[in-house]
Amino acid sequence: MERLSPNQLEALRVQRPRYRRDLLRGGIVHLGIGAFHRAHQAVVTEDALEADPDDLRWGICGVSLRRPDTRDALMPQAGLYTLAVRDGDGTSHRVIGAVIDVLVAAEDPEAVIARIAHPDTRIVSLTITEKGYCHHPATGALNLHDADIARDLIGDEAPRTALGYLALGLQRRQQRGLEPVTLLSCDNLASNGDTLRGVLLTYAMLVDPALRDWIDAHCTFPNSMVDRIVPKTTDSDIARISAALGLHDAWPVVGEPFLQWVIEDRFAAGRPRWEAGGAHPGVQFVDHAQPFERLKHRLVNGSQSMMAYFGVMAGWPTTDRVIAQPGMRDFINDAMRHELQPTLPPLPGLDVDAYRESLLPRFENPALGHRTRQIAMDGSQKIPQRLLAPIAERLARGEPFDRLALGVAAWIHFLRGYDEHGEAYPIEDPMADALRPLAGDVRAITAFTPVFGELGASTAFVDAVGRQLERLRERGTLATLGVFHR
Ligand code: CS2
Repeated sequence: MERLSPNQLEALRVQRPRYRRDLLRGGIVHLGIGAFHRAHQAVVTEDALEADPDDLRWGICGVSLRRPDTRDALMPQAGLYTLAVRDGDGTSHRVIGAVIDVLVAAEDPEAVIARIAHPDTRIVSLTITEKGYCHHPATGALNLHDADIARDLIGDEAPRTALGYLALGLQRRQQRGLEPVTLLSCDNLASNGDTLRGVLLTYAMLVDPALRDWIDAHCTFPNSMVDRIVPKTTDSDIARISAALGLHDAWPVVGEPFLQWVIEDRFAAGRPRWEAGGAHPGVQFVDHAQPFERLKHRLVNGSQSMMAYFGVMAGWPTTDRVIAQPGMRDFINDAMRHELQPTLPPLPGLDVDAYRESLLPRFENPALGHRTRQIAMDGSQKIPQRLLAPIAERLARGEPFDRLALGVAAWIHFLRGYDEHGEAYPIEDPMADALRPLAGDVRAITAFTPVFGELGASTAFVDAVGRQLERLRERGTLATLGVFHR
């Protein structure tokens, strides 16, 4: 089968770029060009390019910090790839053209620094996953004990962290008198823009106080909420999508129909008209994104994390299989409705009940195959904003949180490293070494402040999680869940 390439575009029968790709400039540098970015921000950027074909400033130069696999798959296709949108009604395909280059930092660090410092660059966006910020998950502050941060601050080798690249790229912009840029975090962190700003300013201060002041005075860090379920692409996805296209695509991406991006409209050097596209519900610019982040991190991601740990332990491999278990739909709906929804800040104009009800069909989407093991990764970085923050708020108000406590207990249960059928799995988590030895004892693990913060000092919290953990260990996940729907 022939490879997807620009020469083939005219002949394709699926939606494809219609703007002048050959004239695209690299206005966006994106650190962490994984499947999520390619199925989310890149698609909305593609929509903006289609809507404003005379404004070709917004091509994306993707950066992988370590691995060459995305570059190796995409660049022989000149950056083109297919997005397959799937639900129970079928699949639609679209070839995306917004990505014009992919760099691999580990192979050519200078190219990445030069790209951030390029006069065309206006936005540096990031999906580097929660752990990429090298912050303390409980507080958001830069972890100066992080080995890569400590090495990057010494500065005698090529950077290993995103912060190291940002600082060098921005320093070069400052020294050359170039325009500032917008730094746009698209990760699921609480106040992701503010968090990025905090860790980057702390880092830059240690590099050069004048750099810190330049970034602080000129660059902007909008907070944003991003949402689309994007499972890891599998070999069978590649085969099916290539067959549908009639051309071999080495690395397509798969996503659900839903796409949401709520962004604070604070851009230092312009932005594409992301809101121009037809994605649903699409892009919305707001003054304050934090209420939307909370909504999403708690209802969507909190539910996903609970389902992920139940699923891994009981042997249900995908979220649609989890939610099909007896009582599970009600458990998740009740956790959202009774324990998470009451913790949300006001969201004027949003019908939160309807939003909540729309999530269950998304979790049930049978065509996605969203794997519980994928969501279970990096729990130490996810649990604080998804489950612990709402628990802390409920505790402070004396409100019950039994379902959320079960979610936290399921994560601790998962940390033992083998499921309820005895099958072992790797614990992929940057804090795995610290956490695993504590996981047998609820008091010891909840006293681990980088994740639990002050919560470990609350007897009510420790007892509630301990009770659920004991049930999980004695009776297993399915029977423990049964207690909630009797
Ligand atoms: C998931 C998210 O893997 C995970 O942690 O919870 O990737 C989730 O699917 C997205 O945030 C949905 O927008």
